[in-house]
Amino acid sequence: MQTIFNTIKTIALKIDHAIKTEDLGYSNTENSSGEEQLKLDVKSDYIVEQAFMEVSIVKALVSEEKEGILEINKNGKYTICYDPLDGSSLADVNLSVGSIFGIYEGGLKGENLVASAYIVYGPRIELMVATKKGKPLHYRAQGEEFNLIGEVSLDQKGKLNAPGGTQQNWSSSHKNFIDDLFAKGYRLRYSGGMVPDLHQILLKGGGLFSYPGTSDKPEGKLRQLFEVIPFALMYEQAGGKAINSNGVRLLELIPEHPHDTTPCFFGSDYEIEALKKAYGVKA
Ligand code: AHM
Ligand code: MG
Repeated sequence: MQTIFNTIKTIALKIDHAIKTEDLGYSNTENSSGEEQLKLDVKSDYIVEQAFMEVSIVKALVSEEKEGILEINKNGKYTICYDPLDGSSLADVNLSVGSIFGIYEGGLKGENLVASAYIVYGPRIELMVATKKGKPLHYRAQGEEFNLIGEVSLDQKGKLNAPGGTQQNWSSSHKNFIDDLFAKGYRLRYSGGMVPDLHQILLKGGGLFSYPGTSDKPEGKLRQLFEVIPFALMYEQAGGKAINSNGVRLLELIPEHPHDTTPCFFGSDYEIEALKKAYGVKA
């Protein structure tokens, strides 16, 4: 597993270099969710694929930017599901973006996630790594080295609110719940990039990140294997919670297709319990 984490560090430096030096325009291709790809999406995907080709314990790769499953080492043990450059449309306005990795052993479902990692490309490069043992570990790059900053823990209750999705298309119960958090003094912290938005809540003690089902996207926008399930492990290992709109743990989801999405809610204990009440979910 350490080989995989070391490979992710190498990938972080290469993608960061690409963000800083490459063309930010469109590539004239679409990904399998029908979204136009940026040249940076394609380049980042290539960097990740090339890096893991060399790692014999990795059996297969599943990318947000590709339709199918790419088998790379017959005798490998792990499948890595990744979003090479999440929030890439924010690169041209110079906001933070990220890469997300879910490391699965066996079939592609939540309970088979054994570890996850994400990289934040901001003023600095940061890396967070979680396994099923212990708190997530937070690293910051200095030159080519990644220095351990420490373990990350969520407080029981936070202060930040990151509400995703188009508000016009929220259900009235979701709108009332979000309004109620603001009325209780929660502060809006939302950039439109799930990596920096979830990272901020993790590092500032807690709060809520939500991307609900909406009238235009009943199953939400965020993808289970590459985005949602990897972050669910981060939040649970940090002492928080991560559920869908039925109160099911995101780590128990079983996608039918690699690109399936889900409504998702990540937060400290207090906000997720309040959300369950607002959504009428039994405890
Ligand atoms: P992407 O993988 O195509 O970059 O989309 C994922 C991003 C998330 O980072 C963010 O939370 C969400 O899309 C915001 O989407 P929208 O602005 O469409 O609500
Ligand atoms: Mg993404």
